[in-house]
Amino acid sequence: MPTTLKEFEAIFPQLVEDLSEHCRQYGLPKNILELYQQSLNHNTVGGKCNRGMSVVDTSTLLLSHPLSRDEYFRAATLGWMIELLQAFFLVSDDIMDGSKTRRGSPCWYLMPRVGMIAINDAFMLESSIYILLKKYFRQEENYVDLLELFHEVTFQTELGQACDLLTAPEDHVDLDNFSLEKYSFIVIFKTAYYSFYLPVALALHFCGLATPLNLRQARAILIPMGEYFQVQDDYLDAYADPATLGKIGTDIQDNKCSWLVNQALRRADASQRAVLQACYGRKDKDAEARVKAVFAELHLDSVYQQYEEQRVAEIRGMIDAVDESQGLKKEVFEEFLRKIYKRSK
Ligand code: GPP
Ligand code: MG
Ligand code: MG
Ligand code: MG
Repeated sequence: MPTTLKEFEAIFPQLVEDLSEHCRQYGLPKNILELYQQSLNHNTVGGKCNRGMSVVDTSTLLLSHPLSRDEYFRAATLGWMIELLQAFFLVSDDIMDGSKTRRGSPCWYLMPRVGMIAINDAFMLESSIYILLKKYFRQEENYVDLLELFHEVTFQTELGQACDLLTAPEDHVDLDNFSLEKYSFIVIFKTAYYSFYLPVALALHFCGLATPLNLRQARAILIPMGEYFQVQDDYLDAYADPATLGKIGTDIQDNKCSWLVNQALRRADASQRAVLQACYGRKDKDAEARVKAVFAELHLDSVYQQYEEQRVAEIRGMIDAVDESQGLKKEVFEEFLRKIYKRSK
């Protein structure tokens, strides 16, 4: 049985208490501690927690037995560390993207009395990972492996974010700058490593199954799956109802090298390309609507549906070929795919 959001969320208050205790040793003033707790709760809780819960579910599948209370707590703590990493990324990303809402609320930097203090709050969310990792995993043989994994995946994500931002300059729209090759690099680095590879790599370490073969196989399947997930994110940015999605899309106005614009450029005739050149990347609702009209003329919704079916068939093929001899299981990947296939938010 997969874990539920309720069970997973029930672990978090203890972690907030651990982090608070860590601050109390420094005599941190009470009002500052309360603001840190608010940031932890607002930014880390309230999402789908798919990444974090996957550590628990993957560990349960790999160990082939229901987790004891202690095992559940420890696997969930690793899961919450991914959620903290994600919180650190999203608080920062929303500032960089100039986004307005996240998970149905105003972005953290737009909350009353937060503003650019959000940047420091983001740093503190990241540091919280390492306080918890030390508290609960310092004595483990693979502590350094876990530490290095978090550091490396963070750097990979930052490389992806750098590429995402540098391919989308605010003041210079040049559609020749976009390509599907660049797109692929951006999304593998900004999304796939931390969202897909990291949960399974953590679970493999947790279960004592992090052999080079298992890690390699996990990466070979989860990176393409993460790429597919970000294509969905880009599609939903323009096509989903913001009320369902919990955020308002900004990719067109932000001049993003998104999957949709790359598909549009492959198919546009000269006049459609001229509309894209004139209207893409402008901070203007009417220009955005004209870009969306070109996307509609090019039937990008059905292009997306075809892509989805083809990609999922390929990923299923890779899952079928997994070598289970060192304790890895196909089910781990099937479960990931089941959670995201045809998602609408
Ligand atoms: C999501 O891209 C990318 C991240 C969350 C990585 C951010 C990395 C940093 C180092 C800050 P996105 O902008 O498409 O996400 P969303 O659509 O949720 O804003
Ligand atoms: Mg964003
Ligand atoms: Mg972004
Ligand atoms: Mg997006």
